[in-house]
Amino acid sequence: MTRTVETKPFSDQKPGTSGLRKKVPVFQQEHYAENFIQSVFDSLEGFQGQTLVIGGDGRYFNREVIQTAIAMAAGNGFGRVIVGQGGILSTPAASHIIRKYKAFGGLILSASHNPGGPHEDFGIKYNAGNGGPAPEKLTDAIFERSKTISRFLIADIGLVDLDRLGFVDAGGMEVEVVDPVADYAELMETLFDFDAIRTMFKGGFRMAFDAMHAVTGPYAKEILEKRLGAPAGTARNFVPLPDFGGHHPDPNLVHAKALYDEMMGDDAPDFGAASDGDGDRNLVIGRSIFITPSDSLAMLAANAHLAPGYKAGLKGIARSMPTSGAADRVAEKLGIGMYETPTGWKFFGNLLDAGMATICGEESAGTGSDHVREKDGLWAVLLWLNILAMRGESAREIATKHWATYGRNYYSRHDYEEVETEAANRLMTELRGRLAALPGTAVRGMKIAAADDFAYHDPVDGSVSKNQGIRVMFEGGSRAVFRLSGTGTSGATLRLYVERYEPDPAHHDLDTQEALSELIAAADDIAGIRRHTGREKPSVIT
Ligand code: G16
Repeated sequence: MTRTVETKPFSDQKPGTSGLRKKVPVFQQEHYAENFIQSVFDSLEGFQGQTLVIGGDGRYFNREVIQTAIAMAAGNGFGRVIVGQGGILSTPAASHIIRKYKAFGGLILSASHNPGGPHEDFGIKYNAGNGGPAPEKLTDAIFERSKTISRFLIADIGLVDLDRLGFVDAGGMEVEVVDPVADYAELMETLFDFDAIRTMFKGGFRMAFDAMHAVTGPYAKEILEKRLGAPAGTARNFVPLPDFGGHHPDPNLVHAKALYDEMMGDDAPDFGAASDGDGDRNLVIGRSIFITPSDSLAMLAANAHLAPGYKAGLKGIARSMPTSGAADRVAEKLGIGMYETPTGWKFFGNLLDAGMATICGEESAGTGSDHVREKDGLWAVLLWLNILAMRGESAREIATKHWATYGRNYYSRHDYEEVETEAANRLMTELRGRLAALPGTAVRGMKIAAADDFAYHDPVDGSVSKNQGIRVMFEGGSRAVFRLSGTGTSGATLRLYVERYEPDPAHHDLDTQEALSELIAAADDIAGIRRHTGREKPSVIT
């Protein structure tokens, strides 16, 4: 039986860069999750009798909201729900399942790399039938709906046993509990040369994969250890925990420091990698070398033809605006299209659907391809393994040769987390007001060539997205980018992205922060970061 439940709107359900993310106690307010899910359904058309995919990263509150979502899917007239066993589906696996089974869309419960637990973060995002994050037009509609919603629909179906594989009838709607790994692992086998990677492991190649007690644990166990024959223990922290073992499941040099230290040590494995809460991000560290996500995108694009799934070549490459220009040089050499989009994987969807881009990447540890419509952490790791197996060289050798061929884009991101929202807004407003006056002036001896607030004109659907980050471009190609994060849950996070291009191999061995020090100082001179935020230094440097 379906019930119509009266509710009152919440004013704070605006989806950010990737869905709605809030602290768990916010989501635990009566009807909070229901309102958002109903606002999603009310913004969609034509899903009666269709399939909805539901899964999450296993964080605290995952199972409760999954039960609610299933009952609401039944109440709203979906014909079928596919849900991952235990409520688990990595974001890329969910994207794949939506596509493979031609679902209408999917709900993914995750706050990605943000910490989990009773007082930490939770999130809900909707992915459309192409498997990709809802486009801006849809997230805007969801937010509008959330401001006026007065009822939600829910079926009384009792609790679905999420742990038993197979079919269950839920008030006339079919629920299928599926193995979260099987379809995804099968897809990976079609893209990569598993034999070559297996031979590499047999030959003694050593790898450390840190699943950070998040969703990729079962995927890494199955794919790396079982199917590829990597020694037991290659996948670490592989049991997903509701609080990620008390850590941030964020694969960067701060939160995956143990892995980094090991990779820099004397007895380092050949290759190290990590993924985040919901499995869409990746960190890649070779023995004695950290590969920035921007460089990783460029190196993967330059070598992708070595993997069976990409042997026909790439149609184009896309990167988010704050991501370094390293991949642009690869696209130029390959003679293929290069697209610069705003931050947010959703902006790649149209380019992938239109067959204009094959590989996409972001500085925020995201890389992926047209095999799904999300970034994909394990995919990036497997492509690296495939390339290492084919080239028979170390990650350091591959990186050094890449820079010798294309030049090196020194690149770093400085995050100022949980800054007072007003102070962060003031900084951005002041800077925006000075943009027109900046070109032609010089800071620390560096001349500013151009300055703007990035706007994206989608070449496929013609939509325009404004205010996507402030760019200050210097003569010679260096730049500083300023933007406020759209994924935090308390205060504001200011991100400063700096980049300097160095063509000369004699200067490719510098320490990144040193190589960028003048630029970093100039960025503070221009935007007054210390003055506005009261912070002497960033909280995270990647
Ligand atoms: C999300 C988006 C990414 C974006 C990242 C950081 O990733 O999907 O496209 O680059 O957030 O965004 P921001 O700089 O606004 O915090 P994830 O892994 O958190 O879903």
